[in-house]
Amino acid sequence: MIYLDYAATSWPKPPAVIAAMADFLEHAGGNPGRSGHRLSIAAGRVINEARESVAACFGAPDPLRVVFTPNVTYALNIALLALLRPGDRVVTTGIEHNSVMRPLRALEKAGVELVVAPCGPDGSLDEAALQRALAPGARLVVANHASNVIGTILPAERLATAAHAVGALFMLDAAQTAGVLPIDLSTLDVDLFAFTGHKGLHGPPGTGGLILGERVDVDELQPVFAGGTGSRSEREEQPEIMPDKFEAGTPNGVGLAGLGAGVRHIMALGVAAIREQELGLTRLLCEGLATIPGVRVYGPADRERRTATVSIIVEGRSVSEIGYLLDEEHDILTRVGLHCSPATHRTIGTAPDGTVRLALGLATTREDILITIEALRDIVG
Ligand code: ALA
Repeated sequence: MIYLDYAATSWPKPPAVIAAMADFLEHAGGNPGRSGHRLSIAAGRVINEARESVAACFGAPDPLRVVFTPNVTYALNIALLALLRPGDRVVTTGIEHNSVMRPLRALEKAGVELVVAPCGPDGSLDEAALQRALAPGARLVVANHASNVIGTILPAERLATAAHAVGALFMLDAAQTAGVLPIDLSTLDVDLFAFTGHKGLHGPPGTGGLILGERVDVDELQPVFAGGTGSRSEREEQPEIMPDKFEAGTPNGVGLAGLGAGVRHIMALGVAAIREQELGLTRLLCEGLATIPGVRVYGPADRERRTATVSIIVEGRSVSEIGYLLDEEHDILTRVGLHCSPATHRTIGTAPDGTVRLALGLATTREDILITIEALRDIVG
């Protein structure tokens, strides 16, 4: 089987991740920060280690400003709901995932002003349009770091500068880039950094988080969820201390044990080395696809401006048929359709049917790519 669905979730997980999860259940299964006994303390230690590993991986100076959430969608929702009020202006791009667009559309109905800066057919952001949308007083710019459909990398550094120039905060949705592109928050001036644990960081599903930068005044944010934290238990209001303010209820200790191990695994490999490997495989794939008549590849031609997520269509054939034949006849797993990002498909002209997405990752080999190209050649006939 060839797994080409890394943009949905990474698979297989490193053995160290599976071992860390089993170890947590066996030896550290208490409720962290709640009780004083050894299993509770052991669970708390594993979660703290995961928090420190995540902070170190992204160059975030304060692990206590790493908030764990069940996934990146929760991280994005918590940030948007905590920050935005009726009358605020928020600016986003034309290639966002529904994890950003759906909460923003709901906030728009509640009186938040939403401006979508368009992107070109390869996903490149119209930066002049974004600048025009950024009137002084804008509250937030939110953008994905790379498209989950066509892999286009957006210019996070310039977006941060543009946002800060008008006094807005900048939130980066790193769902597709955490663990995939080298990211250093000590130099990349991102205020709210939302990540998922189960893709490039190679942790399990049910993990993700939000890292708050120094520009974010935590006291100004309203907690979206409230509940038990194990801290300040005498009060019926949510504690102000971090990260408890945004982490109500028992955390996913087993998942975070796996996330910590996943992060340490990719740090040991080196994210820059992972990126180099994926760039080479993406080049091989795109060059091979270009030799198959009727196959159209989306996304930037310049491989440096894209991740290893490649979308295609085959002229005159339905995307579901291509995905089905790849799976059933060639054991190649892809994702077809709209990829929860109708905005991207409207932008690149593939709505309403979508594309066939080939998303490479850590365990993908040159042989996998060569077999996939020949499988597509065979299917196209
Ligand atoms: N957002 C994930 C994807 O693109 C699930 O497939």
